[in-house]
Amino acid sequence: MWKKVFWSLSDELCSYTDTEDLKNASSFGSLLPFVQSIVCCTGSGTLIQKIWRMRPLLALCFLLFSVSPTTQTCPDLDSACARLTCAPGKDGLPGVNGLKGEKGDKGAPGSPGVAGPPGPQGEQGPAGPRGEKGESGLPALVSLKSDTLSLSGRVDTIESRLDQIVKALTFLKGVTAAGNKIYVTKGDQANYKDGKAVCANTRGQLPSPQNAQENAAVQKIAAQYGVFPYLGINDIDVEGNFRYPDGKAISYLNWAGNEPNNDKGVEDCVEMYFDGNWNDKNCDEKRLLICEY
Ligand SMILES: [Ca+2]
Ligand SMILES: [Ca+2]
Repeated sequence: MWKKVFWSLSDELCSYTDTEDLKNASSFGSLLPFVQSIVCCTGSGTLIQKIWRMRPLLALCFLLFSVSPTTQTCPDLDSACARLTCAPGKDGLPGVNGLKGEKGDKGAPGSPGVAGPPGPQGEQGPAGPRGEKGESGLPALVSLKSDTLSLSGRVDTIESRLDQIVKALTFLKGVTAAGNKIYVTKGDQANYKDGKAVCANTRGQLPSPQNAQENAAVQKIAAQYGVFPYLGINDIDVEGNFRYPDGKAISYLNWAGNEPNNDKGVEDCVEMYFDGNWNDKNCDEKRLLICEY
């Protein structure tokens, strides 16, 4: 009987309720949104006034759901209460990907890349315009001439002083001079090879007279020490072809009679007699060591 009463009023009820709320109204607790919908749909007035107006309907709903906990369906719920305002539902699952968008705008230029290797050399360009005339070099030339004269004077002074020193040294035993050459000995004796090395170590060489004056200077020392000296002249490389230590052919000679004779085929060095004459001699004898500077 109560169900008939309810269904007779269902049209009025549905005109005030949300479709889904009414479909799922199976317990007293689920009536809360239903009541809220009624309050929303009962026009103006305070909340208490709205509930007071709908008190018959509220009593009926309470009675209905107390008797039957099963779910009821309104006959035309889809058209119910167009004015109903509902709370937002939960977010749904993500949708499928949309269609491919249009081509975007051209991007900004990127940063410069690493510089490449140098290219080939280009052709020579045309000649530039002629420059302005430079300053005269005459003042600099005059200054240079003055400096040269000053330097020349100093050189003359040095040469004069050096000549004075050399002449002073010739007062010592074992020192003689001839032209620009000086001959010096300490009285030591050595064979040709060792004597050559000693003179070379002091930036000199064995005596190699190129004129009578130089020959006399060597002779004087030999007479002082009473020992024949070796000269630098030799024919070690080619028999009979006597040369100076630097390889040049001799330009002056003062051989003793019948010399050079290359006695026994082993005489490739030259010794000086006390009279200043030369004799070819083997190179392994001990002779007075004189150096020429
Ligand atoms: Ca010889
Ligand atoms: Ca000889």
